[in-house]
Amino acid sequence: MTAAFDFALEASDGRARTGRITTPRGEIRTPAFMPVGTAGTVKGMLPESVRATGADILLGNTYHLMLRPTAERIDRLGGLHGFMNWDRPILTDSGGFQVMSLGALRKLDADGVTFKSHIDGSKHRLTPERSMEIQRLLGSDIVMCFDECPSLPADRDRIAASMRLSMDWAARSKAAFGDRPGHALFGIQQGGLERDLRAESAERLRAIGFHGYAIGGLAVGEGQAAMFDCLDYAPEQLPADRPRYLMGVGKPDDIVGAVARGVDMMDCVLPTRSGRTGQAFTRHGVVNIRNARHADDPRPLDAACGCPACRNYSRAYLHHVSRAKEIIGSMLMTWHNLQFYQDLMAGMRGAIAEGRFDAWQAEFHAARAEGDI
Ligand code: PRF
Ligand code: ZN
Repeated sequence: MTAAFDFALEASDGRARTGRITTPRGEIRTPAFMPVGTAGTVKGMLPESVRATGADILLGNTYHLMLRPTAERIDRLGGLHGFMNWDRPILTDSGGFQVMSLGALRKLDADGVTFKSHIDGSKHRLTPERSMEIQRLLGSDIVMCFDECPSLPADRDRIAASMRLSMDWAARSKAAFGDRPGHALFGIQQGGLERDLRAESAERLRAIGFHGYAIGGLAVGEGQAAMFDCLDYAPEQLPADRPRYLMGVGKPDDIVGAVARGVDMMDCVLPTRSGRTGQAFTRHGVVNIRNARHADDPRPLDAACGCPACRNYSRAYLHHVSRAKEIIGSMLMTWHNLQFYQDLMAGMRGAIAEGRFDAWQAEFHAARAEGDI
């Protein structure tokens, strides 16, 4: 018998929680970081290498895959898992957020969004119903509701109207998703930095009923302090017995702060994208490997890291290949960053399980204060 979708909390420490999500394609240990595989690939990494860093789940994007190679083609070829050679869980974002960032290339109405492809200018339309269909064709394990997200700052009327539209779309997403055993649908809370609008959004989502609940509309220009202020209440407005997913976050210290406030899942392009431009995340902060100070340095990037970049190469080599824009530079730096993020999550899971998350956080911040030497 295949396991259904389920979430079990195992321990909490303050507001931080650890547990596991069960799906027919495998378990997701929480707090979880999901590497981003926008176009059917985590850029610069083989799927088995992504798994070797400790990832339990990847994120894919409706928007990019519907344009190229199209959801229908992926379906004909047996679904996204087989297509990209990743047989574990995949969460897909619904396309709304990616379309919104197209700016002038889109037109919003109450039914959905019409937009022009960033690839060839061709015209496309997304509605809650079409987004659910695409995510089904892809074979996504965790499907996201189709929503709309204004960038901040925005005035309260705009945020309220946008949130209410997203809640109407959440109801339509749920109806279109239907009943698909083993597959989950997550609602997305909106409401900007307005506590009462976040509460109204959470109430609407709870009334519809979802397998999990995302916090959307953050990390869109408000800054860390404002985001943390919102995370001081937003997670607790959502059901405690379901996974809470903070979308598109973030830097290592954003992730630690979010977990401390009750978030269970996150995704971000930062470890992969930064790797390709020579930025490495370490316990001591960000290291720009292209900086001249690394040119003759025989030491590893991070002596505490077990990834191939740190085990088998010097800072001098990483400096050289990253500066020379060699493909292996992107590969090694991406691997290291994904390893760092997964080690961070594993460290937090262990600390929460053992009731020492405060001490773990103090150590995390102390190591960063030391800086890279
Ligand atoms: N909605 C969706 N995807 C997202 C966001 C959102 O609000 C964000 C906000 N940080 C990132 N990705 N659907
Ligand atoms: Zn490393």
